Amino acid sequence: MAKKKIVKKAKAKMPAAKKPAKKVAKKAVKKAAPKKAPAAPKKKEKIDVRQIFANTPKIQKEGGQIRVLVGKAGLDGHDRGAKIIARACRDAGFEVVYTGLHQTPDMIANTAIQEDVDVLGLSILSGAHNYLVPAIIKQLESQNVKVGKDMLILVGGIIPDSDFATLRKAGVSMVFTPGASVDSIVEYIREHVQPKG
Ligand code: B12
Repeated sequence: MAKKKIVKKAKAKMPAAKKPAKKVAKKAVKKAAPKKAPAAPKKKEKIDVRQIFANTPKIQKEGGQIRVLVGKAGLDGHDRGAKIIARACRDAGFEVVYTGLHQTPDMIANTAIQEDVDVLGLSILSGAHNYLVPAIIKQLESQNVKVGKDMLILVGGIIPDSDFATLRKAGVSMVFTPGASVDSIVEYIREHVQPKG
């Protein structure tokens, strides 16, 4: 009799057996839930560069060689493109000034005015173009420069095409991104800076 009692006590202390049946039921419910339909891929809007920069006005120049300032604003240290463009413009017979790195918008605008340039070319690979370009144009306009009429503003570098319209609205005549040939840039300047009369 004593032996049987001990066995009963041990059984009582044992933890309650797990109930796998319920878990299986839960899993089954999860699996049965209807799957969400995969989101339709977002359509990337196609940007027509030619349309954005169509009909940009030409500069009428009094005479003499075309004068170009190549500017590097802000903390951007990428200067290969700027130097290549400066050299190509010089080889094309233009008078070229290069600002060097790390200029403020005011410094670039003031140099462009002092040098009386026809073309202000900004090379921006830092991603700060939407701040720097309007800041430079604002400074030019505050000193009575008619952007697009007295001075052509060109921008080159890493510029997403979704920002083209914003830059055009700010007064930029054309944007050149990586892969643009230097010949096409020189040709654009020749076409858009024409002698008066
Ligand atoms: C070389 C390079 C560097 C070199 C720069 C050497 C130098 N002295 O220039 C070094 C290693 C130093 C460097 C550093 C960095 N880099 Co870097 N670099 C590049 C790389 C691979 C090539 C740039 C280049 O020289 N191209 C060759 C030249 C000829 O092309 P380009 O400048 O684009 O010029 C052409 C056009 O854009 C246009 N153009 C340019 N300027 C002008 C001006 C005018 C007036 C006109 C008309 C046209 C024009 O015409 C040119 C001919 O087609 C690019 C990637 C890429 N594929 O572009 C990344 C890239 C520019 N770098 C990048 C980054 C992030 C950096 C760093 C911040 C990395 C880090 N965390 O340290 C640093 C920043 C350093 C700094 N202080 O600014 C990013 C920029 C991202 C962005 N803006 O959204 C890029 C795009 C790489 C990437 N895919 O992420 N880099």
